[in-house]
Amino acid sequence: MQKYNKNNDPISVQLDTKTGVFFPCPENVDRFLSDFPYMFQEIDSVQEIIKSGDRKIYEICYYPFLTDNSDMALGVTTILSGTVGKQYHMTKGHFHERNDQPEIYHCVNGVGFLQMMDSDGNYFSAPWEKGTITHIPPQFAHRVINTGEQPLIFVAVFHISAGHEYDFIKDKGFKFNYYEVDGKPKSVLNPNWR
Ligand code: S6P
Ligand code: ZN
Repeated sequence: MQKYNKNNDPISVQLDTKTGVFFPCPENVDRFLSDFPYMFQEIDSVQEIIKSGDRKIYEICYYPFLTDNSDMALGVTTILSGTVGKQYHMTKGHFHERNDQPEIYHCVNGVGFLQMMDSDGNYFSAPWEKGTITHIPPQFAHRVINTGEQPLIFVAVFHISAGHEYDFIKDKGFKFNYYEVDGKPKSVLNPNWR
């Protein structure tokens, strides 16, 4: 995240849970397929999409609540519906740099899964729908999959100092990937895992 001024007064912000429009949005990040092609297994589909102009997979609006003594933040993520080949759209996924930092995710629209995994490969997948709230303990990587026909929108609550560590997931992937099989989501062991 960028650097922001501190504000010790209470602040309220507004989220439209149907559209994901969040106001005010001081920092918006778009992630395209070309930003993380390595997460998708069907290489021909990945190359075809990127060659024909790329595709936005999700966007995030970050809002920092910095005071003199605290660093809470919100991230509102909207994952567009779709697949790359048969693999569903998803976030990159990351660990937190700090090993004492949990996070809360709250699904406000759509359906899918929140995958969580520690570095030993202990793995959990939480089915998600509107209203599901999940606590992600420290030292668990987290990644969200949109398996529905609507945008999947979720609110993340975390400390900015938690940081993001993307390299582990970039190198090893997650233990399982989600594919559309006969119109339904199916979890399949990642052949590249370890
Ligand atoms: C931050 C929090 C979220 C993600 C966002 C995008 O700790 O977990 O705001 O940053 O959902 O995911 P990713 O894996 O691209 O950072
Ligand atoms: Zn996180």
